[in-house]
Amino acid sequence: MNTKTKTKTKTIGMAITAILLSTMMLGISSQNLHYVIGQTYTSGTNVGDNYKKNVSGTTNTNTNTNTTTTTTTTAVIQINPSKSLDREFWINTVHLDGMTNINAGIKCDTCSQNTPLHPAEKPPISSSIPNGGGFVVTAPNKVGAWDFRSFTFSPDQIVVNQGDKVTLHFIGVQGAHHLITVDGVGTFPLLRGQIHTVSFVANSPGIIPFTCHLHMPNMVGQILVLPK
Ligand SMILES: [Cu+2]
Repeated sequence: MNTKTKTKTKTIGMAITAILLSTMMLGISSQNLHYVIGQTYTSGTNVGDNYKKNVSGTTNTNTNTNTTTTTTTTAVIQINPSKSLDREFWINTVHLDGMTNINAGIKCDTCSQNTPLHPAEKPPISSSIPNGGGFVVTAPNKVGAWDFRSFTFSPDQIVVNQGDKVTLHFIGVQGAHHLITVDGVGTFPLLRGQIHTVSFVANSPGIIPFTCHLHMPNMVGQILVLPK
């Protein structure tokens, strides 16, 4: 293969690579768009009246192979803040865990913490972790594995409009026990596997905090009520 041929082959290879990358990126963009649509689409007689939805889709059925594909092309959703809506949210209890080891690459099959093949990482000597149960740091175990935990709600920020009827479902996913207060609404315990629901009308603009008394100061959230 002479130099000219090599250059030509290289150029064709780069072009094919560029086409493949573009195709992959388009595929990812398309997946993200579908995900957003899935997250924002709301059905129901009350909500459907207030959300403007413009989704065009086509369904192609191939009788030879008995397969059906649906393609969603566009989606525009507008919220009218002058109308009161029924708003519903699912709020999970979550703890984020950072597991690591003061020794690199040690495996322990019988340890509750086990992070092999991780770079060596020592616990901070003078860490100022607030009291309240929201943060937990465990001492290194027999192979040096240690853990830092932070409790939170997911989601922890919610935005509604004044006049909306708000329904919150609190879901006990992580953490054995929580004691939660939604300001002005009520206080209730929540165990793992339980769902506790509260409903109220957001009459006044401002912030309604919700907190877990057992995991302060970081297991907190806010409902932001926008004025009409
Ligand atoms: Cu909690």
